[in-house]
Amino acid sequence: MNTTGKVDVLLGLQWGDEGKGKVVDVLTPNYDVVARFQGGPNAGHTLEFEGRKYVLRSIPSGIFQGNKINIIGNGVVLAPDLFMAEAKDLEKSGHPLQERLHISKKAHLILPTHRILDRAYEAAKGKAKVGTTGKGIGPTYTDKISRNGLRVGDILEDFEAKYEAHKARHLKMLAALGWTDFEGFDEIEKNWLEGIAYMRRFKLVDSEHEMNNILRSGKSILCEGAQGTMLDVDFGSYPFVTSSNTICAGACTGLGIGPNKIGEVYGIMKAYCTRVGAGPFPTELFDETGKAIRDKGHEYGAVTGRERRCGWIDLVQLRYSIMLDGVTQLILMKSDVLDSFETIKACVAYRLKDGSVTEELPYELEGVEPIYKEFKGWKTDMTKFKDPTQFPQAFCEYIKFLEDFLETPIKIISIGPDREQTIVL
Ligand code: 2SA
Ligand code: MG
Repeated sequence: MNTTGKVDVLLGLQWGDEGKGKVVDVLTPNYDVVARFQGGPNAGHTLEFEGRKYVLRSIPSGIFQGNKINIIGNGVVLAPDLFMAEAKDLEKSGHPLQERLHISKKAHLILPTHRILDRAYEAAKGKAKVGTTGKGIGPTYTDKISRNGLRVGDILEDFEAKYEAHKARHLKMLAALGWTDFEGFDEIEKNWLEGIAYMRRFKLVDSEHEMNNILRSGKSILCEGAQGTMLDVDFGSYPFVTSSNTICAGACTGLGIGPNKIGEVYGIMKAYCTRVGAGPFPTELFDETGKAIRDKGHEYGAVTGRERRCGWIDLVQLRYSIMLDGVTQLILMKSDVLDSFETIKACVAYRLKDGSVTEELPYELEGVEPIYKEFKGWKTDMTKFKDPTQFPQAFCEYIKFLEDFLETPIKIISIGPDREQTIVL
């Protein structure tokens, strides 16, 4: 299924939590290399197999497959302490990674003070807060763009002095914000510095050279996106977004590959929609149906444990994401969650505040009213199905409608959390 000599990209098309962890794990056998290109420990990719559940934050999902090389690209932001904890857990569970994980020297470091700044900025926003994961993502990318960042390559020389200078600058900023809560800081910092020492044992690379050399050798690469297209800093529901480019183009800037090297773009979406944190969500449900989706779909954040907001699938939003990402194949997740529903809805247009109707995602999402198409539920437990001929008629009609509206084929349908519960069309 891979394109040799090209980079295939897997992206979430909604607001994150589409189930990328599971899909990347299903797809990785086809690839030699798996790479991350943006985000950091704000991601939480959940994988379930052999009766165990794993949550990956910064480490690419290829780590579970014996001989794959896994690359953390320059576009990623890394917290050494959290990275160390994640890596040690994996090693303990029988997945050694030292030889198989390469980290870009150009990836930026999340400092302990970045996490405090994240909290301080959120507090300063009051009611308008973004609802971040609190991992220091925004302040780290801010330092990167304002040319004040510390990079992984910096840990190789005179690191202590560089760190102290950055910390001192952050403390001044926190003082200006009137921030006084530094509880547990010394302990966190100690652990963080241990994380720095731990990181030195990994192969620190120039990911742009490594990626392109791998491609030249005819090997195949899968890039694994984190968060979702609607959280993209440019095109998402700004300012309620993350601080990186989550769209396909982010794979080029976050790893150092040319756009002509992109092969397949897998777009992953749930049969409904969720979001965590604040911000507009046109199809959000506040009723029993929303609650049923949350319960059946176990819609709680892997990183923060927060309840996810739930609603119907939004095809206006998905069409926008597919356009931005250049999606070539769709992957539909969690359709089993809707197995018992009488009626299923899909948003096919928005009514704007001025009464006009549009199928294009508008500049302002807040206050738009979804216009739905209704489908008869398939009311069949599909979780044990093995091939597409078993799908009930009503489900096939729903899938056909999605494909036509989104003008993109659905190639994989997931019917449960396990690797086995995956049907390829
Ligand atoms: P931040 O911490 O600065 O990136 O937060 C900014 C906004 O972005 C949202 N956000 C997310 N929303 C959903 N899933 C996220 N990550 C994991 C994933 C999910 C998980 O990639 O699957 O925890 O299981 C994620 N990361 C950031 C956040 O809620 C703010 O609205
Ligand atoms: Mg997740």
